[in-house]
Amino acid sequence: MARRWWKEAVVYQVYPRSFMDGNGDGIGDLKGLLSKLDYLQELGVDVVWLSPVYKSPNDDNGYDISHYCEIMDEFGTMADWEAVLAGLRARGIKLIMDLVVNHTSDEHLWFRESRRSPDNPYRHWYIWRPGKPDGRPPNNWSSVFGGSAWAYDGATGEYYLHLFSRKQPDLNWDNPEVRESVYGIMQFWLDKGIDGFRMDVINFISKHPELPDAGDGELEWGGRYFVNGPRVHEYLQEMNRRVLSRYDLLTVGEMPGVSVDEAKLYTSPERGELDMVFQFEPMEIDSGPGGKWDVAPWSLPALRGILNKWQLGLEGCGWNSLYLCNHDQPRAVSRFGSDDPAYRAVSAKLLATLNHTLQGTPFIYQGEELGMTNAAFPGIDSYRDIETLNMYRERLASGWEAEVLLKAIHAKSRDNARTPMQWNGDANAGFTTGTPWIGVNPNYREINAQAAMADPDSVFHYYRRLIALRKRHPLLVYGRFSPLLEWHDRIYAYTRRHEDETWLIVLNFSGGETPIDPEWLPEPVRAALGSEGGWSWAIGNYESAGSGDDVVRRPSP
Ligand code: TEU
Ligand code: CA
Repeated sequence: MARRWWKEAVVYQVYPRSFMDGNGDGIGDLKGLLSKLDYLQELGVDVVWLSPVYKSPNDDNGYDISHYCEIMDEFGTMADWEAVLAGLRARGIKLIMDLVVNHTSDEHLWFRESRRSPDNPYRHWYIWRPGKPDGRPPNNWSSVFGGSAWAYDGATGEYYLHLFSRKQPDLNWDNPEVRESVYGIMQFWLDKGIDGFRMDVINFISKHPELPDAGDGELEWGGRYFVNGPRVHEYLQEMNRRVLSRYDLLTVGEMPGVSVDEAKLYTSPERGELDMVFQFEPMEIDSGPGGKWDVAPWSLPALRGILNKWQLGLEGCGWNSLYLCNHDQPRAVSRFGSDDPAYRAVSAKLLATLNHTLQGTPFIYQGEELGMTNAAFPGIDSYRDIETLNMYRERLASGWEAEVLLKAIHAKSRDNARTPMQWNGDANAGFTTGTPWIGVNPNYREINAQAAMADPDSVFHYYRRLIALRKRHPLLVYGRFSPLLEWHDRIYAYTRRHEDETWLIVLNFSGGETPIDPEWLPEPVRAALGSEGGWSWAIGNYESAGSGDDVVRRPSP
């Protein structure tokens, strides 16, 4: 398998609004980030993925961009951004930027022009359609953030498409001028010296030209007409030819609704598209038929089945990204482990072991390395996220009980991941000297970076050791993955094999001791375990993972 730096890297996602406030206005910013680069170096990550810092009215916290080549006032200046880049460089850390080009803000110049008149030169940069004869929207697609995906614009009496909020109009990628402009923006940032892009919902950019209704309901998810749409591969190949292939970058496409087979098309190197995708299947295992807010129990076999399928499916022909959490998802330890104080640290370590010993490039979301947990704010007033607030308002109006909605929000709201980084036990967890834009999780007195760094047995140091371990052992990057014990309901086990070395990884997802009978292991594994041969154990266990340095255990002689 071809060696690539981005396969060997560990990426750390910074959500700047919640990372560190440098000027006391309660909002994280670039000066704040700059002051914490030593922390990232100590953790040992190779790459920072910076969520959007561009000019934005912040309807969706920067994922609604009004100027792609300027910095959001609240975050600082271009000089501050350059200082961050230089600071990362000085520490040997690369930087990838978030590229949000499925849509812009409605305050972007292109859209302000586009909405003026049907013959404006920017009109066809977006997706405009007249309403149905009875005046309803052009089709019945729903928006991710609630309601119709179409907004009526009085100036010209037409509707524009917005798959996300009405302040995030979708760009028309079928227009070559749009694509050229996107390549120009990418070029602008590459000229500044960045090392790649995370591409927001990049598998939504090509819409079925006829924009047909999706089924008979009044509002339906229209995914089949734009998820992995008709020309998406053509556009990504063009982007690759024109821009990406001229550099040595890390590219990862965020792709809700991507299958293994589609992911092979996106990531097979000979096709010249992207290096890897963020797939969403593990993020869907705790949703019932009613969707995201229909919180349902998940099972280890379901999670394992998905991850194993992706491991085997991309083996030798694509590349996996590995993540359990990001700014859109609940905290991993609360969701896939346990945030009960008795289990929080050990289960965070278990999940860390999983995310660093599968084959793929691990992504760590800020605070994950501390075992930060979901916030269960008691009232809706504490929430800030547009998706959460829209859902709450809509459902309350249609008769749902506030209590039921809050319960779902506690489990699933994106704000769970957006509470401020917990730096220390001082006021506001050391995040700001002012009033934070969103509440700090009250558990910051126990869970914070300062405490974690002082405790050699902490989740933080466990992450640090795992990252270092991965650097020392190409097996963890390139080794072939083989699943084991796929019938077991509490154990997730697999081997990684590279050259003449094999490691056995055994993860106990239960709250108690779970013995393994060597008889369950295939003969070659059993034989090797009994011999001196180059075997190691990586053990993540609720009972034993807490014991310090032994991320990897050699079998006792
Ligand atoms: O998210 C795309 C997306 O569809 C989901 O991750 C979505 O936020 C989630 O499933 C809602 O339940 C990307 C960004 O990561 C997200 O922050 C933005 O809000 C969204 O695109 C629009 O730019
Ligand atoms: Ca600030």
